Amino acid sequence: MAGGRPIPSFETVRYEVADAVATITLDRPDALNALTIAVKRDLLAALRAVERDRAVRAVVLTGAGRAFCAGQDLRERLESDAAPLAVELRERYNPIIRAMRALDQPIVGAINGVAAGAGASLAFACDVRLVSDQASFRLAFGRIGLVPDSGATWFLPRLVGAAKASELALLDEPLSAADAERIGLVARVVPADELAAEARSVATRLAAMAPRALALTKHALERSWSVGLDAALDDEAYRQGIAGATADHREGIAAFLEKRQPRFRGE
Ligand code: T3D
Repeated sequence: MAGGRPIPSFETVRYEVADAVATITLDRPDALNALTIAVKRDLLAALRAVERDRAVRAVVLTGAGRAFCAGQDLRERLESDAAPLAVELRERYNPIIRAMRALDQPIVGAINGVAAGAGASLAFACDVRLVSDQASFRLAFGRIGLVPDSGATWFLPRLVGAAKASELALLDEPLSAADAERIGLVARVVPADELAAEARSVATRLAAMAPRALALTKHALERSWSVGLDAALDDEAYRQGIAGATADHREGIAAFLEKRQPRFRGE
């Protein structure tokens, strides 16, 4: 149970909750966690479960086995009844990316191995990216005659700047974990055998912080990408008004003055 609710279970995605951290694991290791209709359905359902459960304060998104996610399952794409690509994106991929960005709880991407195609896009949509030293990114769309999707053309220039975004998207070359850190695509490279513990530690730190302030910060950063400084200043003032009225803000000041750790309750 989390927050009094039973913890849901899914066919292709593992969903675990412990100490206010939900871990979502894409779980088709034999196909490098490639995204079938079932995985997309289960991942969206897992994100909805997080959205409904206020006892969950941070999320870790990772992959089972040696890959994070190899993107669209190309075998399923060849099936005779596969939906047209534009429909697949509108109905199955885009809702996942929107749900990740709309979620109040921060998502720590634990990029344990290769992230390709829409799998790279899933990594880009996380709030904090920790990457294994064994991992790599590959847009992979160009090689099969497609356009980067699931937010890749939007996230990439914002995360790494126009020059690197164009190089990655157009030339479609693999990017090592070290290079991803160097160009600012990920927060940090971590030795493979320490990644899960490190991601959990970061998520646990986030889970101990004031949830309203974290959500307001996440959404303020998101909004800042599409507005000018003037509007961003107004937006910060608006959000600070909300954060400043919370019991957690008062608790934060009290804890500072009393030289103790704060106990944030999300109120
Ligand atoms: O609906 C739509 O189509 C629109 C949405 C599109 C979004 C997209 O994501 S398009 C991009 C799709 N993804 C790719 O094109 C990536 C394809 N995979 C690769 O390029 C490579 O597998 C990797 C670079 C990811 C990893 O290479 P490597 O050498 O480490 O592994 P591998 O040997 O290629 O793959 C291991 C197994 O996983 C292999 O199966 P097998 O031979 O052991 O039975 C391989 O077929 C399978 N696999 C890997 N990626 C996919 C996959 N199976 C299905 N779909 C995949 N995407």
